[in-house]
This record gives sequence, structure tokens and C-alpha cells, in this order.
Amino acid sequence: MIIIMTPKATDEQINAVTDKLKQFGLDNHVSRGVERTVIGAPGDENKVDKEALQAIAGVERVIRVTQPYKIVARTYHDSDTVIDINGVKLGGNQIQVIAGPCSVETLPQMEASAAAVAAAGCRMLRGGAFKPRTSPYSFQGVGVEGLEMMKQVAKPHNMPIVTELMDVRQLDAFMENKVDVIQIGTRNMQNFDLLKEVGRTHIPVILKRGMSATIKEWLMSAEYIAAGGNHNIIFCERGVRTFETYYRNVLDVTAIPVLKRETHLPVIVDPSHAGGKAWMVPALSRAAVAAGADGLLVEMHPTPCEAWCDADQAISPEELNKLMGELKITAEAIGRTI
Ligand SMILES: [Mn+2]
Repeated sequence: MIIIMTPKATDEQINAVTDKLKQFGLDNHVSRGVERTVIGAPGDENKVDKEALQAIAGVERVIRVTQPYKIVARTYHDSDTVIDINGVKLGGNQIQVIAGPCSVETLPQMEASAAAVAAAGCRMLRGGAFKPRTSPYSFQGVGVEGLEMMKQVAKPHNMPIVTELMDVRQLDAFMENKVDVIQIGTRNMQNFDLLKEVGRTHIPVILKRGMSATIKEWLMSAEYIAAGGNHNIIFCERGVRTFETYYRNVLDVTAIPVLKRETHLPVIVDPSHAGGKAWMVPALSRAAVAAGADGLLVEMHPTPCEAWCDADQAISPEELNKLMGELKITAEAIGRTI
């Protein structure tokens, strides 16, 4: 940690800083320059309350040298982490496309979805049984029954299932139904109690980016899960809120290489919620793969216009099929497979 004093800082103020650093268990090296004094403080920065130092009179700025996240950081684990999801490997050279409807509706709808997803060459099925909706009067999801339905329809195709967990009280049902991947949605990215609970399991977690979250906040949320012992974390960029109103969110493609640099964990992209329109999905998907995403989370419905939720952003089985063909070319161009 580096503490920069104001030009007029007194010896007492400098001593107050070094005393505080000792309390936190850090060393201190005081360098008195012509203009101002700088204090270098080697040691474990995680033990330091930055604000407590900042509050001391005469302190201009406190700078951290290391990142506040540890387990999820690239410095913790040099090579890419590959997560094995019941035989499907995410984070390696092969790109994984997870597809399925926004919400689980009926058994025939889920059977048709699973068949279409498998036929297109995707290896994982998504679907929401519990839905976070902006309005309390909108369809809220079919609940636990939806988890059973997903497992049932995915089994013949040998596909792991991905579904969103909204509340700690639903976790037992997720465990009982052997949900393969838990999704934490954008609205829950900083629901720290929920993150701690999934951190106690070993079920892989897709952590979506909060719609207004910075990369640092997102990494810290992942650290909550990792700190509990669950290192099977997948980051999912799903678009952020900006001034633009033409599309639902702005897909932050820049976040992909940044995260790949900052963390060893897999990074995937949700092009459906980013654009909010089915016609944008192919272009955003290609951009994500080209930028280095390890996978995609795509909304597909057997009959999009009849979908109970997010109907205008779901692609059809035919469109998914075509998209997989296009992505194969994109993946090959950068030396990856799909
Ligand atoms: Mn949706």
C-alpha cells in the first residue's frame, strides 16, 4: 500500500499514519521528498481499512498495490480454469453454447426446446423456472416443477441444465433436483447472502454481470463465491445500462479481454439480454466469440412468438442451427472449436 501525504503534512500526521499501519500489521518506509512525503507499506493489504487511513489528517491519497480479489485473480492461477460440467468442459479451447427458452412453460415446450438445442449441436440446456420480473403482475415462472421438467427433457440428450437461483430458500430444491449449473442473475449479482450460500456448494455458478456493475464489483462478487470454497465460477457479460435506448442494453465486448486478463475463470456472453431483439443475436454472438468468449448463453424458443417471456429476443430452432454454423467459422478463424 502507498500513502501519499499532502505537501504541508506535519511529522505528527506522518507518525499517525505509521502508527495506524503498525496496528494493521503492515511495515512502513517513509520517504521524505522535497515536495511531499510518501509512505510505502508492504504487507497484507486485505487487513487494512483504506478509509481509516484516508481519514487521517495530512493524508492526500491511499493507493492499493494489489487487487482486492485473490482467488479469482489471474495471479492466483496462471492458466485458464476449465470447469467440468458433468462431462461438458467450459473454459477450454472448445466454445460452449448454452441455449434454451427464457422460461420453462410446459413439458411439450421443454421437450421441443431440448431436442432443438441438441440438434443444433449445443451441449447444455438453459431455462428459467423462477423468473425475476420487473412487474409483480408478469409471469413469475412455474417454480420447482420447472426444475423437474428440465431434468427430465435434458436426460435423453445427456445435457446438463442451467437455471437461475433467486433466493437462498430455493437452494434445497436445486440440490434435490441436481441442477448442474446455478445462474445468478444481473439483479442478484450483489446479493451477498445468496453468493455466500452458493459458495458453500460445489455446483458451478454462472455469475451474470449486474446491469450497472463495474468489472471490479463483478470480480469482488465472484470472490464472495470463491471465498466460500466454490471455485467453479463462470462470468457472464449480459450488457450494461447506458444512455442508449435503441436496444435493451449495450453488450460490453471490451469486458471480455479485460476479464480474460484479470481472471483465470471462464467468461461467457448472453447476446439475447444484451440486444433484447432476436435479430441482433447472431451479430453479437459472433462478436463475443471473436473477442475471446468461452461460451454463449442464448435464448431460443421452439415457437418464439408464443413465448411467455422475452418473446422478441428468442431465436427459433432454425436460427440457432444457422448461428451454430456461423460460429463454427468464427471459432476456427481464431483457432478454437465449437
Ligand atoms: Mn430472459
